[in-house]
Amino acid sequence: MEQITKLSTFAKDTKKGLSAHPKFLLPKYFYDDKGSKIFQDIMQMPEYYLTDCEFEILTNHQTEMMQLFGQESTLFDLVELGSGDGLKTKILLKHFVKNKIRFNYVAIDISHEANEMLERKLRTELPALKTEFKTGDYFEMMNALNRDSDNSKVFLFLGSNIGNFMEDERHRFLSQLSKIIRRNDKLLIGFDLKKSKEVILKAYNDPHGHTRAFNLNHLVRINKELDANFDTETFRHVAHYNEDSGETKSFLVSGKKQSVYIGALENNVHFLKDEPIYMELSQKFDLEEIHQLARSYGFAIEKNFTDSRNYFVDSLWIKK
Ligand code: AVI
Repeated sequence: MEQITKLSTFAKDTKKGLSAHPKFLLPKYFYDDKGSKIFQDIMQMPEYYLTDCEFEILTNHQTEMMQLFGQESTLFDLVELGSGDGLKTKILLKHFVKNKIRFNYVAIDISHEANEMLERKLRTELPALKTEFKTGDYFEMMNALNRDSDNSKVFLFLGSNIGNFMEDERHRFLSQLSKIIRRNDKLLIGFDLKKSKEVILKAYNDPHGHTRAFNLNHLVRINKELDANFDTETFRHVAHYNEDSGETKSFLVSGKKQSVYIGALENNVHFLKDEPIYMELSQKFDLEEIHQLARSYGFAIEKNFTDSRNYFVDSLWIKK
């Protein structure tokens, strides 16, 4: 039953995006089990500096974060939205467990397989850690959190996931968080900072082809789940960065004039030669924009943690 609901939402979103002008697809559909695996390959490439930066930040500031999260040594829930492979978060988890901090780790991810893998890993590597795993869209899962536990909470939203939201989604997300986060609860949120075009484009247009595969997997998913016949080899992947606005946009571009049949929609989609599909926004920010965002949703910035190159910031917000 659940599968049917999901499929119809996917079908509806695909129909909306591919009949729009210009065409677009929603990045949340990148993360089926295959897409989540490709994203792990992306995170391991040296060009994708975001992961290294956040590793550095969490490693260098784990003790200070522990003090700021676990004030007054009362039990708290560490809730991660989009936990993925949990590789970076493990830096904090290990440190907190070693220092006998009283907390539960609640991991929320859209990929069931990613959750299962993380659960297995944590059970062997950190058997003393109290964990809870929830699979689903975090917009939907967030509302249930305060019903499930009365503990104070520290939310983690790492990896610049906020950058993948369009402005209206970012507004919806931060408004919803602002409603469920209670006074003195905290949010550690990752932002990729504006920087040189060269560095950014290498990360989003990599020579290994992982980012291309990640984007094409969305078409593969439409083929499989919506009974379509995209010839993925006829699409090339392109990334653009606007240094003023900080927008990094990914596109798949049709290499020829063609029609694609989507069985579930009983419809053909027509492409002109060189017609793009807008696949993803990866917004970059500056510190002033981050400050204004925090303020507009009722938070104060307690501390900004940056890496040595000032490429990335994990910003700790507290609900006023
Ligand atoms: C998950 N998100 C923060 C990634 C990003 O950097 O926007 C997704 C990604 N897309 C291409 N490479 C990585």
